[in-house]
Amino acid sequence: MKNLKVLPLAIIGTVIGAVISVILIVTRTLPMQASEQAANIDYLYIFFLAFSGIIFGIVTLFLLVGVYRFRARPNDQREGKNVHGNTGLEILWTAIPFVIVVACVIGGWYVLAKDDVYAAGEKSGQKIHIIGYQFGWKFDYMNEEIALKEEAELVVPVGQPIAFELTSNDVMHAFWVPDWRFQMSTLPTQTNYASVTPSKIGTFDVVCAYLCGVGHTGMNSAVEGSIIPQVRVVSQADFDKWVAERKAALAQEAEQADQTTTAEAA
Ligand SMILES: [Cu+2]
Repeated sequence: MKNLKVLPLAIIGTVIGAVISVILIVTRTLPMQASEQAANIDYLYIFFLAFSGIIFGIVTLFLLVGVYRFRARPNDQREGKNVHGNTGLEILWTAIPFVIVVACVIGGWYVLAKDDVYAAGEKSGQKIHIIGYQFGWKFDYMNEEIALKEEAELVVPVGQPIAFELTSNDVMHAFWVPDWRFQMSTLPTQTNYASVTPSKIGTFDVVCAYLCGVGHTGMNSAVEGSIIPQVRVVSQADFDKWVAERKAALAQEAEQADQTTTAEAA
């Protein structure tokens, strides 16, 4: 049986994979980058995509060439050659993935650890408690002591780290703002901490990234008919104004509720 010319095939596979990666990277349709963390997350994505494309190229080429070269000819009923193993090959196919996985871990750790601005957000910025429920989000502004009603929109100031504490009232959800490249699970039994620094003023879609029940599709502000509002990023001045308005509205509501109870009691 003729052997495969391994090295030339590996080189051709790498080239094909690299071309596939470049096509995917150039034609990729990633959402806009609306946070300071988004660019690094995208670099990480490109890094993973390049590795995956090259491995895909090599594996697929070996597979196709192998199937073609070692196919059974018509009327060839012989048993195939019994191969026990190849120590060199086994060391190679353990070592290469090990190096790739370690490189991916280092890349991921570097980007995600660098982007952990939770402490900064906690110190100087806004601290917001996000509560997921079937099927929506509720936001408590811990610095401002405002708890918004269910289905109220999340409003945040631009250009400063926002610290999020995330929990769930029922099942698992995941709060995802694709334009921020921000996603964090909201779980019923624990609090997750995460942060983001919005860098663009505007409104951005909010998506629940876990299949959380029959109303899951509605937990996506991009879906028509969804009751989930988009996230609104505003200037610091507009944010301060919004906070003052919310506080005034809440105070008025509390006063009205007080009056109703007094009237009922009387
Ligand atoms: Cu959900």
